[in-house]
Formats: sequence, structure tokens, C-alpha cells
Amino acid sequence: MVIASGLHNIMTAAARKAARALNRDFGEVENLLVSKKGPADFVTAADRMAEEILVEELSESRPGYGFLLEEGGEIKGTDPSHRFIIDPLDGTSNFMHAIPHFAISIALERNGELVSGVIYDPSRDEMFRAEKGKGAFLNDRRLRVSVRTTMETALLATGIPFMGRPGHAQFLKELHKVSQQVAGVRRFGSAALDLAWLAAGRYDGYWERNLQLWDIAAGIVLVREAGGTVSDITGKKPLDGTSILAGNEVIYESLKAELKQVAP
Ligand code: 2AM
Ligand code: CA
Repeated sequence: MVIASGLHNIMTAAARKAARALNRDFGEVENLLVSKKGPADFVTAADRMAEEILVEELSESRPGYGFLLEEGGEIKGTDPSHRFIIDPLDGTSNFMHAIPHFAISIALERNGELVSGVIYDPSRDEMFRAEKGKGAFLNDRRLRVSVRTTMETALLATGIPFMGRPGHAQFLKELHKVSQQVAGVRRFGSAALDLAWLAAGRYDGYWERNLQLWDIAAGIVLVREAGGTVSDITGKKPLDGTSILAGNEVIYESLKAELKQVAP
């Protein structure tokens, strides 16, 4: 049994509470799929409700901490050194289509550094968590990134740009290049879970462009604490979501080299 810190107990309890609301709403989405109106407005409301629950729970235990929220934007706290970075529903498109692959993502930033991350997958009841210097866990099991070191054996995750977003041609170049080298490429639609699954050794590498900090903040802590490497695609710029590249140390380097050959 692994004892979680007070902070993690607070973050995981908040995630579980928001997940109960999301699970109820997921059941309703399954009904709405066959209705004329469709589930879009309902899902937006579910997303907001989950975020409200998270903010309420976390503020109660850590009054003064600030927030960066997918839905609500920036909320300044009285304590300028701490802020929670939250995506209440990562994988919204999946949720809207009643595909059970979505997550709640909560990170804590202290003095500008990501120090803690929790990603909860309600459909599988998988709680991923990591704290700087204290390792990464899935439920009570310690996580390590995979030991696969050749591109031929590597399974990668990525994201495909969607309607209205830039970078479709660039993505196709990257996919064309990379998919010839590896065992497989997956696109499951939740950046938070892509990073959590990489930390768990399920994927060996991951890259994506045009994300936001809340999509990746908790996942960054998980990957690092599981012994993986994570940076932007070039390995040089700050990790704000503009692009992300992650992997076990070896696949990270191989993937970076491949992507460099088709750099914009
Ligand atoms: P979201 O579900 O919170 O929106 C998938 O490639 C990643 O892109 C997800 O983490 C997803 O986060 C994000 N994303 C943002 N807007 C999206 C959209 N309109 N369609 C699909 N994914 C989107
Ligand atoms: Ca997201």
C-alpha cells in the first residue's frame, strides 16, 4: 500500500467527486445520441459542472491557491506561488460520442514549476498520480516508462488536428515519416491519457501539436516521475502546449530525430 500525500488525497478526492458527476452525465449522453437535438449542449454543461466541482473541492482544502481552467480561464489566488491547472474533461469529443475514453486532469504548479499531477480515467477507474521527487503511480502500483528501445517495436500515440485548426499538412508529413518506422501509431483523443499511458509503459512515445497547458500539465509530471523524457517537439522551447514530444529516453530521442527531418 502506498501512502499518498495530503495534497494528493485532496486532488484525487476532488477528481473522484467530479467523476461521479461525469459518469452520470455519460449515461445521459448515451441516451441523447439517438435524440434529434444531440448531446453537444448537454456535454458543455457537464464539462462546466465538473470544473465547478473541482474548483469548489480544491478551494475548500487549499484556499488561496489560484487556478488555470479550461472553461473558466485564469483565477488569481491570494497565494501567488500556487496554482491548479485543470482540464475537467479531456477527451470531450469521445465523451460526446459516448466513447468511454476521457479523463479529469489536475496539476499543481508551485513557483512556476509543475510539482504534482493527477489524471483520473473514470471509465476504467484508473487513478494516475505523480509528485515531483516521489514517483508516479497507477492506483497503488508504481509506474515506469517502457523499456522498449527500438522504433520497430515502439507503439506511439499522437493527435490529429481537427476542423478549424492549423497544421494538417504538417501532421501528415510527420505521420508519413514516423509511421514507416514504428510498430503502430494510435490516436485515442485524450492528450492527458496519452501521457498517463506513456508513464504506465503502454505507449513508448507521443507527439502532438496545438494543445493547451491544461491538456498536458498533469501528464508532464507523470511522465517525468515515471522516468520518461518530455519537451516540446524541438526539445528547446518551453512546454506550454504549442507542441509536445514525450517518450522513454531512447524512443524520445529517436522520435525527435525523425520529426526534425520533416520540421516546418
Ligand atoms: P479536450 O477534449 O479537452 O478538448 C486530442 O488531440 C486533444 O486535443 C484532447 O486532449 C482535446 O482536449 C484537445 N482538443 C481541443 N479541442 C478539441 C476539438 N475540438 N476536438 C478534438 N480535440 C480537441
Ligand atoms: Ca483537454
